[in-house]
Amino acid sequence: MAHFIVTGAAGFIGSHSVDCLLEAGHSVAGLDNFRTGRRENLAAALTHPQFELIEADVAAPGAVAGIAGRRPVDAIIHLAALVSVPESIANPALNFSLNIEATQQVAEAARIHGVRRVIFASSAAVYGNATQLPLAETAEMRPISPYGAAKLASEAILLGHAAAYGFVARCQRYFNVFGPRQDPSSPYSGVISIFQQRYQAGQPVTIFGDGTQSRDFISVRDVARANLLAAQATTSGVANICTGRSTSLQAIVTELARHFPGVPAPRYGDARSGDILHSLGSPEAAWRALGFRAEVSLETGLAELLGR
Ligand code: UD2
Repeated sequence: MAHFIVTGAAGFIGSHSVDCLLEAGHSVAGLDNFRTGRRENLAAALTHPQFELIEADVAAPGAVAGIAGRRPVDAIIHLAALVSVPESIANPALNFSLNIEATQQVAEAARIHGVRRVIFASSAAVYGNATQLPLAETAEMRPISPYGAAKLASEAILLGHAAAYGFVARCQRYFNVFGPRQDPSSPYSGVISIFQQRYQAGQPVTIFGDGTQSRDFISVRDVARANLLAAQATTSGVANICTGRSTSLQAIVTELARHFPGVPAPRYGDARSGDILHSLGSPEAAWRALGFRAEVSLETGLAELLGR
């Protein structure tokens, strides 16, 4: 049994990662400040004897280090973040604190307490507007938001500290993650969570543009497993966490609508400004470095999301 710290434990990806680590027989100290995380996401974990929930702010100096000093830690899985691109544009100072200063605190905790590995929630946003698909990790990185810039800066902080102080850092560049517990409440929430909520309320969805835009949608269950694998990795590096499969928004609507017979037809609105048309990752580096391949098909992932 290994012992892990998960930051952002009550969030969407955090809570699934906690569940996955506990199921694999490990013990977990979960940190969250509940800014966007929700206690109900941890309903199962909170009944588990190997789980401890700590209300703490990862960006607060010494907070993570204090917890890492209590007992030997095999890995810190750092998922706490400001997760909204528009919020990072509206509040770049908060983005700096939650997405860069917090990472520095995690690196410090790993250095001081000899933590063997740090796993980091990076994003496809580090690439910006791709010129060539599928995106490989060697593609040029030109973030186009404070959020993307902070993810890239955090990767550099962790990889530099890992090389200097002898721990392993794994930067996981998540693509479009979907699944249960994703918060649909903002217009910029993941499109699948918004569509699910609308269909369940018997309302039509709105497609921004013509629906031909495509994404590399990956189930949160696969993402949690990728985090578990990264927590056992022996070399530092970056890897896309994606499926390598491209799905149009139109195809998502068709598949979701199958589960909601009689639901109103989609409405169409203007394409969202700043949207990219297509996004697709190459999954090869994750396979080579972690032995990770996405296993949950889109159909299965959507059925799981709907509880079918
Ligand atoms: C993803 C990330 C974002 C950032 C970005 C970088 C998510 C949730 N967001 O944004 O954080 O990393 O990639 O490129 O993973 N749409 C509709 N109707 C709606 C809502 C959305 O048509 O009600 C469209 C939207 O205009 C876009 C597509 O659905 O074309 C996907 O939108 P999204 O916000 O889920 O994800 P994305 O790829 O824009």
